[in-house]
Amino acid sequence: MNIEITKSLNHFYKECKELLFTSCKAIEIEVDTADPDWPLNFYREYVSKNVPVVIKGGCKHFEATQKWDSTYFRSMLGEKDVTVAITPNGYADGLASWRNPETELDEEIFVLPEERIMKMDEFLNNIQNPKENVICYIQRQNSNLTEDFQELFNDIPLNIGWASKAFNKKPDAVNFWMGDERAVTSMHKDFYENIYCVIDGHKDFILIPPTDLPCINYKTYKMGQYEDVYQSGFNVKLCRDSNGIQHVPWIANDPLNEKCNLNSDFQKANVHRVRVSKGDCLYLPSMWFHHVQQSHGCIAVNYWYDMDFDVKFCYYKLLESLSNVK
Ligand SMILES: O=C(O)CCC(=O)C(=O)O
Repeated sequence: MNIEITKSLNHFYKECKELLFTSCKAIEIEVDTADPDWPLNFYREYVSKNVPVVIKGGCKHFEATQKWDSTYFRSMLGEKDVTVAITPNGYADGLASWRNPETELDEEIFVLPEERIMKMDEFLNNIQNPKENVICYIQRQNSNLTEDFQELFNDIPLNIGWASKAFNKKPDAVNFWMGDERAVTSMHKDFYENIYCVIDGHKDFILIPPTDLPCINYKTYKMGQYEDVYQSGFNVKLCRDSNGIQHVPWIANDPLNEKCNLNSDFQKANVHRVRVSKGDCLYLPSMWFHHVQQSHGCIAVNYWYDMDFDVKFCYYKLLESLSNVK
């Protein structure tokens, strides 16, 4: 451990806390997003400062908020094949305990969900009659709304006008999310500006600013994937490539599990908790760490705009290298 670097990081933490995080509640605002001044104000107040904000009622005018539910989806999409992430514990792309057959010891590894193609009707049956140890989530992040759900295009814009104006680009991806209340998206960050719109139900976000990176404990884990969750019990298969077992750096902290954060700097992180309800939009700035839970059957659409790889990104990378020296 380098004492000078630790001292500087502590000073950085203190300064950020004083200047940026006097309140740990994400800001909620009510604005007229059709106001021609809004894109510039949004950019000035939130994007350039890299600050999250909930825009109350920001998507309540989307027809989807009036139409989308299981009955509508059964009539529009019932026979359609959809890709569903399935896990036995709700953690798709998260850490789980795995028995290493060679050492016969339990290890924590990073596990991908089983991805199963099923009819939308079958997915909705799983949501309406949830089974123990079978947790379904439509959560593909390959712009699945534009790629897989053309039937819904009349109900929802394919870009958010004011956001496209502020960012001066169209979204790289528009993702559709629907799932079980037991599904959890574990803490991670994205190099995207995210406009997250809740169409039905609510989402609970736990947000941590990128300046708290030194409080976050990354470790490198073996990577596996669930198999046969849907049929009977399940397996975890290790993912391999030409170099052998694949590994991935992932966040070891879990805000829902106090035990794994004990004696760690994670307890110092500036945690913002925010509920995004039906008809609201969250601006989730690039590089913010986020952990997400939802109400049962919650439906959401999010728009990923590529971030500007500007000086903020360079400072983030510097902080990353300094935290690794520590
Ligand atoms: O809604 C979720 O479960 C996760 C959302 C997320 O991670 C994202 O939009 O980047």
